[in-house]
Amino acid sequence: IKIMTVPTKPVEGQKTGTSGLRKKVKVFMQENYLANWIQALFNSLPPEDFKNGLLALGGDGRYFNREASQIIIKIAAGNGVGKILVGREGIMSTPALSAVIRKRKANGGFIMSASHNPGGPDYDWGIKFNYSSGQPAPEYITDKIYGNTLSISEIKMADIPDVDLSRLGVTQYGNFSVEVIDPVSDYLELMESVFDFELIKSLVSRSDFRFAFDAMHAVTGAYAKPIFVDKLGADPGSIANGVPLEDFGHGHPDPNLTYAKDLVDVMYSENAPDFGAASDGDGDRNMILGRRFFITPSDSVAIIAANAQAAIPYFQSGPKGLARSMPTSGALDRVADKLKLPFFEVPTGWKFFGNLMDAGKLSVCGEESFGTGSDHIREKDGIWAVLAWLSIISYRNKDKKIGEKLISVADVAKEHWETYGRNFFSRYDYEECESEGANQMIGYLRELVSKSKAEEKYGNYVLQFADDFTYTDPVDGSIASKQGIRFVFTDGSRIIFRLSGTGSAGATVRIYVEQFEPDVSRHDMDAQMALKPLIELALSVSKLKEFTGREKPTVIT
Ligand code: VG1
Ligand code: CO
Repeated sequence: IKIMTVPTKPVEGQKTGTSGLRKKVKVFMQENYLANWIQALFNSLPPEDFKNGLLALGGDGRYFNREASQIIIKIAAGNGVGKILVGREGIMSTPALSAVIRKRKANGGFIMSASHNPGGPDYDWGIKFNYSSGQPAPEYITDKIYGNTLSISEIKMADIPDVDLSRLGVTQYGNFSVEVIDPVSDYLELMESVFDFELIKSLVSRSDFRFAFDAMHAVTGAYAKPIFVDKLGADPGSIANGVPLEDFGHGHPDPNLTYAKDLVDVMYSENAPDFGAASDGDGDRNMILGRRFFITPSDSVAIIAANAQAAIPYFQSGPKGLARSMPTSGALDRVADKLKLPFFEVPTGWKFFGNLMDAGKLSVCGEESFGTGSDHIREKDGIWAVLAWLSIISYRNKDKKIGEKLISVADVAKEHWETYGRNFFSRYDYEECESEGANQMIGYLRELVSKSKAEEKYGNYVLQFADDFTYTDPVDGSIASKQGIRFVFTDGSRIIFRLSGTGSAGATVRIYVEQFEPDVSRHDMDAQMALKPLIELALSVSKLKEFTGREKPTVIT
C-alpha cells in the first residue's frame, strides 16, 4: 500500500486526563487534531509493539466516531500495523475492547469515547489507548505521547479507501487488513465463563421477578438484548433506551441519580421492578438499584466482594485480593479484613488497578464513581457488575418457590451493613467552575494540609492526619503524587477534595465525604442526613463558596 506523509504542526493541550484525551468534538474536528495525537502515539510506542502487529478499535457510537474510525485505521496502516479488528459500525464497549485485546492477543486498542460525557455536535469526544493486557495505557506512556504531540511534524497515512464498517469480515489492503467483528460475541463468551448463566436465568426468567435495564442510548444498547433478553430470558420490555445513538438521545449517559433519572423514577414508583441497572456511554460504569433502594458504588463493590466466592464461579477459590480508589468508601476495607485478603488503595482511575491484577494480587475492585470490576479484564465493567448482582440475588433465591417472598437487593445490602457496619458516603460535584478559583482552592487546601497537625479539632472531629495522596505502585515502584487532598479523622471519617481529570470545559471540583456507622439502629438513616455535619465541615474548611462562587453542587451522589 501507498503511504503518504502529511506535514503537520503541534497543537496545544493534548495531554490526557484520568482516562484518555477528552475535548469538545469541535476541537477534535480541527484539521489533524486527532491525527496528530494518533501519530504521536505511534511515535511513542516501541516499534515491536505495533509493526506487523494486531490492534483493536471500538467506540460508544457517539457523533464523529465514523470519521474518526477511518482516520485511525489509515494512520495505523501508515505506521505499519498488520491488522486492525474493528467492532461493527465502530461500536464496541470499553470492557468488550479490553476482552477482545486479551482474547485475541492484540498489542493494544483504541476506544473512541468520552465515556459519561454527553455527545453530539456541541458536546464531547474522546480517545483512550489500552495496552496489551487490555489495561488503560499507564502514565509513562501517556506522558510520552503528550511529549510527542509537542514536536510532531508529520503524519503517516495509508492511501486506502474508507473501510465499510457495516459488514463483518476481512478486507485486505496489501500487507494490511481490517477485520470487522461482532462487538458482542467475544465479550458474551467471557461473561458465560465468569458467571453461571443458568443460575442467573433461573431468577431473571421468573414470573415474580422484574428486571429493568437502562442503556441510556449508549453502547450497552448493543449488548443488553443479546445478553439479558436472548440469553437470560428477561422480558424484551425490560430494556429501556436500548439503541445506541450519536447524541445518546440528547441524554447525559452517566448512570447516577441525577442523569439516569428516568430509571430512578421507575425504580422509586409504586409498581417498581425488583432490580434496576444502568450503564454509561462506553459501558464501563454501572448503577444498581433495588425497589426504592439505591446501592452506592462503594457498597456495591464491597457486597460483590463479600459474596463473590459463593455466587460467581470465576471466584470459586476466593478473590486473590481487593482494591479501591482512594476516595471510595472504606466498606471494601472491612470485607478484606474479614476475609483476610490483601487490600490496596490506589489513586482515582482504572489504570492503577492493572499492574496489581497482572501480578496476581487483585481480583475485585471498584471506584465510588459507579465503576466496578475484576481481573477478568483490565477495565471496569458495567454489564459484569449487573451480572454479579444478579448472581448474588439468584443465589440467595435459588430455592424459592413462585409466590414465596424473594430476598431483595435491599435485604442483601442491609444484611451486609449488619455484618460489617455501614459506611455512609456521598460525593458532591461542582461541574464547570472557573479554573482559576478551583485551582486556588486546591492551592489553599494544600497549604492547610502542610500546616495541619494530628489531634487538631475540626468541629466535633479530631484530625488523625491530612495529606495530598501519593501512591507508590507495589509492582513497578512508579509514583503518582497529588492525587487528592484528604482529611482523615480519628473516628475514621474522611473528607476529600479533587479536581476532575475527565471534563472538557472549566474545572469540576469533587468533594467526597464518608463516615462509618457501626450502630445498626442508625443504618436506615438517609445518607445526606447522616453526613450533614461532615458536608458542612468540608464546605467551610475548603471555603468552596468563596473560591468558586458556587452555592450548590451540580450532582450529588
Ligand atoms: C472520573 C471518576 C473516576 C473514573 C474516571 C473515568 O474521573 O471520578 O473514578 O475512573 O472518571 O471513568 P475524574 O478525574 O473526572 O474524577 V469513565 O467511565 O469516564 O472512563
Ligand atoms: Co465510562
